Amino acid sequence: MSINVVRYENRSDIGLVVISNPPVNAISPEVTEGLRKALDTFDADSEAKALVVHCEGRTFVAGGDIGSFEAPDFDTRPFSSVLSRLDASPRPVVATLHGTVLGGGLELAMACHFRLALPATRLGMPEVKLGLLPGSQGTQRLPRLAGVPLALDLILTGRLIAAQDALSAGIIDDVADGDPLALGFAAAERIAETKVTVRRTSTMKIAVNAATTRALSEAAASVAKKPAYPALSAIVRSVDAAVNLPFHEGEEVEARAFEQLRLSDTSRALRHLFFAERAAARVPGLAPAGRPREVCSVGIVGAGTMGGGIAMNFANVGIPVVLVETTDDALNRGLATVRKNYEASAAKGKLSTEQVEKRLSLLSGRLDYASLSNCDLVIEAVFENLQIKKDVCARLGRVCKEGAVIATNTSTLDVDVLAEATARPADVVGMHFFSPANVMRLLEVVRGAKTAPDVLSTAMQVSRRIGKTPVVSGVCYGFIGNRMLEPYMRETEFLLLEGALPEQIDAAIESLGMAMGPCRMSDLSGVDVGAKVVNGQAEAGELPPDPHYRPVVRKLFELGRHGQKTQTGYYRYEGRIPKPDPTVATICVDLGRQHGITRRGDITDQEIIQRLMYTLINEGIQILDEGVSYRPGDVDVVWTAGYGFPDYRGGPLYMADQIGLAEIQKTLEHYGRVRGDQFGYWTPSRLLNELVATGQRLGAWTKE
Ligand code: T1G
Repeated sequence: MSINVVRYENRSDIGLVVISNPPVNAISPEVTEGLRKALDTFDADSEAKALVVHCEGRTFVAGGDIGSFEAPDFDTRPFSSVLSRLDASPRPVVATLHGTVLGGGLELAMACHFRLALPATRLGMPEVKLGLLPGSQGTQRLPRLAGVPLALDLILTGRLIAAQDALSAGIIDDVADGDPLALGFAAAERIAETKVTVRRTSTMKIAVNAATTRALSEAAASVAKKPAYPALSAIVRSVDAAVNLPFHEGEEVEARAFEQLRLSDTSRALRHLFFAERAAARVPGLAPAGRPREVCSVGIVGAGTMGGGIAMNFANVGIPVVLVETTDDALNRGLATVRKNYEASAAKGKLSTEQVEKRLSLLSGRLDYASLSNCDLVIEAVFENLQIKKDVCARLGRVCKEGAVIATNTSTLDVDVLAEATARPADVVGMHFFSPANVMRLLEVVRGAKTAPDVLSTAMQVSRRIGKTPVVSGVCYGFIGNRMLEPYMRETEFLLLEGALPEQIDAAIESLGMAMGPCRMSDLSGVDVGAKVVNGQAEAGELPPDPHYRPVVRKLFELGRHGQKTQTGYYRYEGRIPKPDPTVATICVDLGRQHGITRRGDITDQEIIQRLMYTLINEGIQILDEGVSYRPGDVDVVWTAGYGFPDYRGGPLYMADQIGLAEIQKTLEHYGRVRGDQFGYWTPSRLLNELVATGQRLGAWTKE
């Protein structure tokens, strides 16, 4: 048992409970037991007039210990009974809040009688992001303090609110700057001396008015549309119980729901991703050489869609950016697009006018590379052409100051070739942003053969600083995401030639939970983009020697059907609404005939899902075996954060473990037999065969 996780002392006749469980004072079973014992001591300490509950370190309790939820004997009741004892205490209990007061932390605070927060404190109930609901009276106390509408909003979205807003909402009682302990003791003394009646949240009444009724019914209607996330309806039911049942009956409703959710596949998948995203930030063997370099200024070459979007990420966090273009016209167009994007956010109320102007003031446009000579980080985001990028990298190698990090935003080209072009390859790293660059969370950080450790850690640190979810990839075609997309799109096109239509393929994949099927996704990102990549690979002799390889995207491109942007692609569009287009069916029939492929009418959704997903999974396992990706969780983060893979399935490799690797292997071999495996499309990867042979799961595999 870890010692001193919780300690009690009496200071000038005020009891003090201090939690010290780094890094975030998570409520582990040891913390709960420590709290129970501390309350026993407080109960016996008749000299103490009041109690202060405080946390050491960076934050007040940031929630239950997520890693402990998997334990077979996990139980929320011991923590809940501690909260009930605090609530029922005849002597005042004061909580001093700082950092991020989340989940069980806010539940602990709400069980106290008086909550005092430092100004920078943020509070929230993020359990829903883990497929859970507050499991220790949170759904019963928050509506009593903040009212049902705000409580539902906070618990259903998991969003955080600032201390001042929590004060206005009645969730906390004071916001004060200074030493939290001193402030807590002063408050405890004052309350004890004045003998004010303490607010026991369990005895507070909830106003049952039109706003409450409307909030509950609207929430119930809204969550009914999201059956993939059962926590949502459980939250509404628990808050409804808070309104209509006595406190402890409502608590029972909540506790039963929590236990069901804790054991659900959805929550397990979301908890997997919580830790996978954090593990992805850890690069094996990087410390201690990898101390990040400081980044106070950024240069970007190319003010196109990607360059402008990338620039916004840095301006959003206060880092000045120099954008370099070849002509005034291109520069002004790029800056105008950035302004338009910011103004669109302001129109939606996401930004104030001042914030927009402040961010725009951090962006400057230049036509000369010399203006990059002082930047700490320079990112090239020019047209995806090897020669153009090599020329830009050569110039950056000469212009950038010593110690500057040079990053390339390439999505398909060889980072090592571009690194050599700079003549300082140790300073070069890939930073593959996903379009729209100012929106998509995922950022693939590509480690070149010669990338210095501190350059890699600089890219990882600055990625997190701008709010991205970075995942390290080695150098290979398409890195992690686009490489796995290859077989996924290849099988899509074969199925189109064999008799499936775009709407059938997309519907099957979207029934799995993908945000968008392959055809709609291609129309959104641009059929021309996809076709140019395939044509470029064909010209470079990088495609399989398969004459039937992806003829559809190339044909659509030839016909000018570039997707949404031309109102025709795999679909025809009415605005942004895709409509099945008989022309595409004819194109696929003609291509099938040209390629000697007999169409059939018996293609099932299961076949579509297996052929697209199992080949994608097989490629992901191959990537692990090659060391391009460090761990299965990294691949899951890439696909859930960057490609719309359903988070409630944990990611493609997590899902592979749920399906069973032997089943994946058997299915791949089946299609290899029925379709022929002349080009190795269906050959299970070496690592997949090894894992099946040894009975291992991917989740337990590590290269280290
Ligand atoms: N449990 C276990 N470990 C946690 C944790 C938690 N709740 N929160 C963070 N960590 C670890 C994390 O894995 C990482 O570890 C380190 O702390 C720093 O985290 C009982 C049931 C608090 C805003 O969902 O949102 O309460 O990688 O890298 O960016 O009824 O962590 O260093 O080994 O994210 O500064 C509800 C989840 C739980 C909060 C800090 N609470 N955490 O962000 O650091 S359920 C949450 C966060 C619950 C109750 C219910 C963030 C943070 P390592 P980090 P950060």
